[in-house]
Amino acid sequence: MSAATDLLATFTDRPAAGEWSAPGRVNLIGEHTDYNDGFVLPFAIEHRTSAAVALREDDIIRVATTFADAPVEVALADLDHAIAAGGLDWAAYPLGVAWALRAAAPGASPRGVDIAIASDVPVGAGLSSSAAIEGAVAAALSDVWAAGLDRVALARVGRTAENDAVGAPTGIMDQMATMLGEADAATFLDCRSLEARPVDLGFTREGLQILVIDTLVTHAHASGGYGERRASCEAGARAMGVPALRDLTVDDLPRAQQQLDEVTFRRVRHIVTENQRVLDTVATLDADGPRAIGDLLTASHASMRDDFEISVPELDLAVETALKAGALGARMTGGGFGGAAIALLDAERVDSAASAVAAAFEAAGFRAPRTFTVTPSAGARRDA
Ligand code: GAF
Repeated sequence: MSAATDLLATFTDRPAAGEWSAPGRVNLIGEHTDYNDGFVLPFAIEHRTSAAVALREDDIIRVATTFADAPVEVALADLDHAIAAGGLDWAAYPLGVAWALRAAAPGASPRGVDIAIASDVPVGAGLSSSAAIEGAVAAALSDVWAAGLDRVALARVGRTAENDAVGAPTGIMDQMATMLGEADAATFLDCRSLEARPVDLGFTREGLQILVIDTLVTHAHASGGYGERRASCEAGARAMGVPALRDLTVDDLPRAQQQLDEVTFRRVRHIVTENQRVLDTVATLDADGPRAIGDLLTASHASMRDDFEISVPELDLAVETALKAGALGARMTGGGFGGAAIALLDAERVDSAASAVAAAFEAAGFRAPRTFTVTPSAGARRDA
């Protein structure tokens, strides 16, 4: 039995109706472009969150997880009130999904459920543990409530939960990545149209691996820098007279430099050049394969460090050390202000690169990082 189904048995006598899971993700490139209607290229990873569900005869939703002491329960009839009142802590993720799903699928048949959630997605590493919870619960409730929503609609449900129940002003990249992931491929997503296609990564064929360097510096998207960056991008788009920064290209940058204050200009330049780097990465993968994308990854990091200013010294050191240890490219991944960096490496160099990073962190007086490799993997699914 899986950890989620085991947990379910500890707080209900009702039989499990099934188990669903959804993965975390690594973003290969395209950072903070999603809420600017731009392009992203994430891939789902093998670390997953599972939701085991038992059906109830009443209208109570009860959620429990291995990382909290007691189950949280709310009646379906009180769900709107509970979400509006806030203060739900971790339960805002699964209950927010239930709330958003009910609104998105008027034809569904909501009923009481017990939900047990277990996860091996590292929390706080920028690997989207939150979208993994949302994806697993959305996939589960969509089935047991006969909501009949497709994967893109379920990704939207996840984002609504994240934005309006949790209160984090994120884009839709993570929810789309967790829904649409495929083995050995990244998801190339246009965040305006939500058109997506898998892009072959060919890491295995080429003997390459992605090393994740989790700095263990924590970040929180519901507060602080993430929202400020988003506001700055929106202000930049308004000042430039476009609906979103997606509508600017590198040819517009000289005009942007004249019209915007220095900081806003650098925020805008990151988004505009990052969108172009995503397009270039996809074209390069298609034409030349993964060995040719390293410089684009590293340029993305420099842009986040210098223009968008969302890196931290630990991430910069991780990137710099991985490159010196032979990485083809390296960058921080995710929302920033902490979390993880990724390095694209020949498989035989992974161990020495991880050791080099550990030594550099020790020499700098930083907390020892956690390092592990990840494999592009399948998206949300029913497991049992
Ligand atoms: C976080 C957010 F949730 C995403 O929507 C995205 O903006 C990302 O940061 C930065 O690219 O993961």
